[in-house]
Amino acid sequence: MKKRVAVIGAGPSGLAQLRAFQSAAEKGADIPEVVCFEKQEDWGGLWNYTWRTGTDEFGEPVHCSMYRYLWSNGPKEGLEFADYTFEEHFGKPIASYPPRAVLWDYIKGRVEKAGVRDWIRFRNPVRWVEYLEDKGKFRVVANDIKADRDTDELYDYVVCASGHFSTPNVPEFEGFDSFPGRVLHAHDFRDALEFKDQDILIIGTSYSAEDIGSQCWKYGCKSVTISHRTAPIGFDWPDSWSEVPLLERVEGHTAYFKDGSSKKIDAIILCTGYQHYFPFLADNLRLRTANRLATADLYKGVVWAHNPKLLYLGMQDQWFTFNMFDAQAWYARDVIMGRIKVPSEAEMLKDVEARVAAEDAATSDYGPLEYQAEYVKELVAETDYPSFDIDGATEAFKQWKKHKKKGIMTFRDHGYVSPMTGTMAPEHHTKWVDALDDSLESYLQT
Ligand code: FAD
Ligand code: NA7
Repeated sequence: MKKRVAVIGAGPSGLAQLRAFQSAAEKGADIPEVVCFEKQEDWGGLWNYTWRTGTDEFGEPVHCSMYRYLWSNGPKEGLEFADYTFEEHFGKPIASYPPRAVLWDYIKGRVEKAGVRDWIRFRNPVRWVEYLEDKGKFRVVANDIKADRDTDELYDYVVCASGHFSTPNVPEFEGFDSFPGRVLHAHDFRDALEFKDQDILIIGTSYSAEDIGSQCWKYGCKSVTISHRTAPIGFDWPDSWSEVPLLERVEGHTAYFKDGSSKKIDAIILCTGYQHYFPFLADNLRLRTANRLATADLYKGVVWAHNPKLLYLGMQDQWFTFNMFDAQAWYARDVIMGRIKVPSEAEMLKDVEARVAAEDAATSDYGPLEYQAEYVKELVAETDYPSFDIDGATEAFKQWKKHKKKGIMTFRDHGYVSPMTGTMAPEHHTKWVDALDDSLESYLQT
């Protein structure tokens, strides 16, 4: 009897898992039966945009946290697949910060080529996973939404690749219930034009805050005020921007901050991050971790130390994305296929402890980035995932950080060298501030 593997999610991480198995099969290996459950209508995870917010047409929570006019927030050279380059997909070198539709196309290209679409049950949210000790298998209950039927099956392994930037972390501040404008979380932000001519207040100082503020500025909002809990971001922002301490309360249209200052505002966007949220996993399988580079309880950042038949992909905070998910998926595949043996639970937890300590010690400017680069190197070295110039990709990220410091509205006009092909990315035909059309067709014009 073939072993059965359930993969939860067909985003970049879940698709990496399918590609990992398919590539082993292509090389002649006898692979397990792989079933991928995906709650959306199509693959690509967060990159599969929808205008919808809240619940979808079937009453399911909308997964998408992406928005119109979203361009890659880091260089594409940091995420390129080692087994499927941008040049292979697009037939020519392209610029370094593609808009969402271009990256979605790239993600799809590799799995279309691999021919794994029929491994996926679309519109099939996994509702429950538990481990049956007596059978040594997982019980996986999913809902076939369109047929309105549940499936209840046994699997030998489960790979959880459901993402962790979809369930918003939504703090409340005094006066929100009577604020006369919109209060929304970044998860529900879709179109910057909604905030044209408005004074917007953003809470949070990380990627969403930076990028949603920049979008709103680019598409004509009147001012951006960023409120921080820990420290200001400190970029050289345009004139209509300001950074203020944490919001204390709102009264009518006025926001009051911890330093006693105040500002009239029209809308509040909470860029306050996301939760690792797995309501479909039994208590003893559920990952509980902060959004950090060294997650809790995952040996090698992948294997659930308390039951190594459960594997998690992409649960870390991310510098590296697609190629890190690949490195993890190839590793998970080899654990499942018995090519890699994992140590005892105690040894695995020691590994986790060491990773957490190493991340905590990586405090220099590039420390966290280099920490994750070393992690990707470690995993790549242990499987047959094609090795690539990880130092080159790290260098692209270092340049990116410098370029952001130099000009937060101009960093996307730079190009970097592909760690896969060695090709220098060409300049894009239009500067990012002037490029209002984010379509694939427009981006690929030369
Ligand atoms: P996801 O993309 O979230 O995919 C998870 C999949 O699992 C989804 O398809 C979902 O429908 C499915 N799923 C979830 N629960 C279930 C269930 N119970 N049953 C069945 N299916 C389920 N990364 C970059 O590299 N560059 C960027 O520019 C970039 N920008 C970003 C911008 C935003 C606003 C956000 C939120 C993230 C961004 N990221 C970016 C990071 C992003 O996390 C990764 O690029 C990538 O999408 C993560 O892939 P994933 O497969 O792990 O998760
Ligand atoms: P992040 O990177 O997790 O950042 C969350 C931010 O929210 C961070 O600045 C936090 O501030 C802030 N935060 C969280 N809770 C609060 C409360 N209660 N009050 C004030 N501020 C708060 O999430 P992002 O959405 O920016 O990025 C996630 C992904 O989306 C990322 O991969 C991008 O590519 C896109 P702190 O520093 O902890 O004080």
